[in-house]
Amino acid sequence: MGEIFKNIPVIPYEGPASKNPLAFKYYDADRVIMGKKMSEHLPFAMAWWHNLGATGVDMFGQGTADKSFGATPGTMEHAKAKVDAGFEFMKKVGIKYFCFHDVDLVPEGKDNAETAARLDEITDYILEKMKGTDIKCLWGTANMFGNPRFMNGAGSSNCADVFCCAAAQVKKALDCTVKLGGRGYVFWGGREGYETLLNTDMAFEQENIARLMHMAVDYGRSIGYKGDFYIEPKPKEPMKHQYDFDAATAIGFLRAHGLDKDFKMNIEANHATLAGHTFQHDLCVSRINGMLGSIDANQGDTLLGWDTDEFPFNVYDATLCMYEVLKAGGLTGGFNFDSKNRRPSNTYEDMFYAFILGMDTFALGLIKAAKMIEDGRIDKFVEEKYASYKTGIGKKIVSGEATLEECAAYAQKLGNVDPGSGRQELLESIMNQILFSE
Ligand code: XUL
Ligand code: CO
Repeated sequence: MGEIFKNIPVIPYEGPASKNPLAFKYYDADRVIMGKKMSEHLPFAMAWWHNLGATGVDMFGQGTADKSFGATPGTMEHAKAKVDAGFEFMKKVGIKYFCFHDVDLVPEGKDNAETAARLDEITDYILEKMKGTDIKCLWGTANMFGNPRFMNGAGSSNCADVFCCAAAQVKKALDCTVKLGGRGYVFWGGREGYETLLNTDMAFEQENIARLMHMAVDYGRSIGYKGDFYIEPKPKEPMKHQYDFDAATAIGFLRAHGLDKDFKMNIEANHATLAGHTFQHDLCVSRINGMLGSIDANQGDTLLGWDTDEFPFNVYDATLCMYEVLKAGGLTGGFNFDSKNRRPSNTYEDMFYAFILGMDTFALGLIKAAKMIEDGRIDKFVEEKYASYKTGIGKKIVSGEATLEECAAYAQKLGNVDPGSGRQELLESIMNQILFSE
């Protein structure tokens, strides 16, 4: 197959003064920040489903973008054309990873066996394409929410036959992930939740999800998979209540079911905000629990209450994200643009502008987060805010020596107690100063 994205070159770094729309202004792959290259801090990935699949179809209208790449959608020829387009795209935009659902790679066959055979064929084709490049899979997953059989859930389905269909998909998607060198394997519980408790045994459903995850870990380890499994929390959509509501809920679930050694979090910005949190909140919850694994990079719209999956342009949020990532010592996974072009942005050029926007946003976030840490004023304030726990009664509380009676006796001797100003406005102005100075 010939060149697909004609007239689009390999995207160069030209720096902040450039007005070339097909150039990076901030993402400079080899620039070293805090001892590591930008490309190592930011292992970016392309989401197969959005970039190669999404045409802009919504419930009000047809697609606006042509993603046929010269082949007929729904055929294996088209599946291969998507691989060709994907590899040309990744090389031109300069990213080394992709993420996929099983059914993004191939059209579903009439049964599991036919889909599995198609997956064998396409992953051979992808492996061939990977040769001579450093492009690999970031993570794979199974789509256990689209097919009508999953209407009552996958692992959480009332029906054991459906549970087994889900198991078959997980097994095959794990095989493909390992074959393509994947760093991670994701469970996003699209239909693992409920609409009404009048027809739902919540405890049983959650135990069954854990059973499916244990089976996946056992099988994955048996075929030599060494990467992390991830839960990608989301509070709702498509279900009214989803079990993996947010990072705190998912971490509690993993601990309750003995899965916490094999699983980490894949935090998606727009999912965190749907849960009523900031993106930074869910990243921080994951980090402090040692479970920040990977990120689905996108952003929502505060005026819309659904998962709009926009390409990230908010530098403030990206900076606070990178602050958490730097504090975590980096990601074992990467930054998957689980983002899609807006429906009227329907040309091939728009696909590149979107990635340039997203990658520049995270590059800026990285530069500014490193500045926040090097500047030190914010970290110093936080450190000093808790200074009362470094000596005296505070130190005894932290070491576990103090009893309730001792704290109460200590409190009786106190007069007026002043915990000190939180200095929020000062800290926000320091953050602005860091964001808007060179
Ligand atoms: C859905 C979503 C998924 C997961 C993978 O909101 O984010 O695409 O990332 O299933
Ligand atoms: Co996602």
